[in-house]
Amino acid sequence: MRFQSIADFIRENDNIILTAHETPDGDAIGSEIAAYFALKSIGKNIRIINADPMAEKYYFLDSDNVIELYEESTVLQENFQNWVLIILDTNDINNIGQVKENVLSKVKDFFIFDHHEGGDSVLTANHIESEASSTCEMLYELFTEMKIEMTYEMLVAIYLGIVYDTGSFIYPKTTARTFAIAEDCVRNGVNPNFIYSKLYESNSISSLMLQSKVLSTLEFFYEKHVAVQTMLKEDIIKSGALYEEADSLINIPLKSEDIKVSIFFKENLEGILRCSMRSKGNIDVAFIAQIFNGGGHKTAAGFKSKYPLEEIKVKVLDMLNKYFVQPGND
Ligand SMILES: [Mn+2]
Repeated sequence: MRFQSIADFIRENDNIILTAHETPDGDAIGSEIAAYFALKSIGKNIRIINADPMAEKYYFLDSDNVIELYEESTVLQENFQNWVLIILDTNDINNIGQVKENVLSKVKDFFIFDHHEGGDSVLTANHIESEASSTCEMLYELFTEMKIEMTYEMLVAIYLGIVYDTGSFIYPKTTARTFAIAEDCVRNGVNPNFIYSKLYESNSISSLMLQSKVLSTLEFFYEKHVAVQTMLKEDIIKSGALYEEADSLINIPLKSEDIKVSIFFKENLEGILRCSMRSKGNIDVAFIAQIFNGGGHKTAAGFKSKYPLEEIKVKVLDMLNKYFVQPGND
């Protein structure tokens, strides 16, 4: 059986906490919500505990308010000795924020269920399919194999996660299987236009102001094949937007045919600097992320920087050298 190890893990444990990566995106939230209802329906006690708040556009998925935010929950006072943890949509335990210190360290066991490359998952129980478009796509197949009936609310979450992680069915890992799952979601009542408008037409005016500011920082390198955008803490404050509302801005430079790599340096309100990278074709940005203890896919990866902006920018740009400078040309 394809999903034997995770299915056994679920069967053997009745108290299961779900979490996902920091700054949870559509696939992370979609996965948590779908898994929450699926595992509840087979009699499990389920909690979702996240390190970071989700963007407002995802609130509709959690109409029952089941997602607990680490800092607002009572996690610190609890001991989780009768609980296990399933980590969704990341295979790097350093990528779950404070859930690592205050939940992962207390549970009796944990399991990683994910579709990213890299990470340190080889050391732990895991099910990882790096060819899968999204964690939501894998969950759909897991629940099918486990013969769990999928309700409308689960399918909405799964469909949203797939749309988000495939860029609306266009990124390289989109397969016929992805469409077949999406078709089943739509057959069972999911409305594609409704999900589209939740994901892409629900932005605030503040986020438009932030977008305008971030785009104005655009710089080009390597004969305009590499674009760099920067967002500082004060840009978030001045615009009144949320940090999470900047997450799609990295895709804008890629709309230009010439741009092969888009890099986005963004500082959050605590002043922590993150570097996100997207690439086209054969350019591997995951290797850069891994050098700085981050992770991701070949064409979408990121890491938290220990270095100040100007320093990390030079380091990252240097690593792209091999793709843009002809040998013997220096
Ligand atoms: Mn994902």
